[in-house]
Amino acid sequence: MEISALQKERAGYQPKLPKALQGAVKVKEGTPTQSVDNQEEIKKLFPNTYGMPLVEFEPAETANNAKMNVGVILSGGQAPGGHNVISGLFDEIKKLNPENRLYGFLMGPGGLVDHNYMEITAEFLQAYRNTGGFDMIGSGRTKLEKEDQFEKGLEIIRKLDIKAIVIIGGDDSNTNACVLAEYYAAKQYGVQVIGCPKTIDGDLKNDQIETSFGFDTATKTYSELIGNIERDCNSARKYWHFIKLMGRSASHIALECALQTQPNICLISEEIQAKDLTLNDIIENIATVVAHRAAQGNNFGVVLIPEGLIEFIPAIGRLIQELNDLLAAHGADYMHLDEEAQRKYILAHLSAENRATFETLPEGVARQLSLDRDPHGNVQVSLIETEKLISDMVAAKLGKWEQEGKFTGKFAAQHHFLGYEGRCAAPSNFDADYCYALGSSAAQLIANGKTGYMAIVKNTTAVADQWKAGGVPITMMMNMERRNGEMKPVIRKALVELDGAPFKEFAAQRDRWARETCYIYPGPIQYWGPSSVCDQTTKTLELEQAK
Ligand code: FBP
Repeated sequence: MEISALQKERAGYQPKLPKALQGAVKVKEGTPTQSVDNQEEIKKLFPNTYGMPLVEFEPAETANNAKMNVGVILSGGQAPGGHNVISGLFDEIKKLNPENRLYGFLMGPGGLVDHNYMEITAEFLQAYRNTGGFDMIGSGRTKLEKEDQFEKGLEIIRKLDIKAIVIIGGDDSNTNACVLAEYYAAKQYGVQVIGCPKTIDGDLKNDQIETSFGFDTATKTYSELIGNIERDCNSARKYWHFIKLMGRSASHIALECALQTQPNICLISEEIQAKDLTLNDIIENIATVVAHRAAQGNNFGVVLIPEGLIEFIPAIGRLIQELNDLLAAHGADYMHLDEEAQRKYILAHLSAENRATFETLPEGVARQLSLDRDPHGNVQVSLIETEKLISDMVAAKLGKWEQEGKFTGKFAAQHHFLGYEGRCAAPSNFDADYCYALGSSAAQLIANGKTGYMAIVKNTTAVADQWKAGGVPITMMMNMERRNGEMKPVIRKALVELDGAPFKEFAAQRDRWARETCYIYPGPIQYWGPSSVCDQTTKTLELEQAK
């Protein structure tokens, strides 16, 4: 494989580890845990993996030389640092016993079911250390949920003499990891399953998980690009830039990028929902800022839009709920229809209120909402061009105000969608270290006989030496939610909290950012240099952990 000069230098970077993982390790167990909600139902569904204690690693005198082969799976969207989780896992299991082997299942959870795998050797791994991407073994979104998939997986697990599977994924993939752990435990197959918190979206976090990996690098990468756009915008002074940011339902990415770059406007979906704003309210608010800046001669600006926005506008959210149920129940009759017939079908089956909302949406957006969900039942929000929808509606509103003599400025828009640009960026030092430590923790959870746990690393705003590593029972993070028309046990998604420190900081500053031009240009991620530049965490983490 040919590699860049940066990659060559980065390959030599030795990720930092928490003290507890630097030598031999022992386990300290806490008290039994409970799920965040619906305790009785979750306990009933997970009798073998419910209520287990939190686990923390501590330095030990003697090493456990556990003999174990391990399988690893990358699941869902790419996130910077995935290769380092695998490096940390590999190094730790080899440290435990050089005969231990690591197998990578290819292209996501489907690799386990279809028996597509490779052995990860030291030589093969070397080219992937501290690199972005999931290309080492590939990723996929196959949902592991059925008994026949679990049994098919078991055949290859037995053949390769695998003791445990590590699933590196987001909330949905870790929910499935827990279901698999429970199934293998119930059957007494002796196969352990460990999860690992991945997603650029930042929505897999709670009291135990300070951040999901990839969020740090992705938001720094987007912030660099937003800063570059802001500088262009402030130089040419002739465009309004509408920038949609990936992140699925939650607005963590948009909020973090706003804190890093201080744009004129940043929409936060969770606030829009809480205030029960309509699409028209949102457009009026943006147009008001545009008109105000124009009155001061500033016909330019930057607007950040979270990709999940559309789902959080209450009327559209209700429509999506009904469409989800409708597609889950009638998918088979519906899917073979042509586009026009599908629209008619939907209109014929929706309730009067939701039909009215559906009819008012631009056709492209209505169409996206009517398309197939991803395997976990999510609307594929990254496909909806919200940035264009919003800027077109703002232009129309300003046109109307112009006719009424209320707007005399100029409005020209540029559109951007920042998503795939950041998911495979070379991991920041934070993500490189954090992921490596997560991989090491996963190995230690396995060596210590744990299943149904997610590897965790805490105290991450301190220097890496002082980070705390361990595991959290996945059932502890679960509650019951409606998915594809049915109530299911799932890990509770973390949305932006309006009384949380990051949002409050943003809310205190945003009026000034709208009126004045307060852009910050963060520049690219740095790997070498002063620690204040190279090892800084996200603003979100800094503000949340300061409490
Ligand atoms: P995960 O939840 O799997 O980490 O997905 C992250 C994400 O990048 C979302 O932000 C985005 O909506 C989605 O993946 C896009 O999916 P795809 O990669 O299938 O286009």
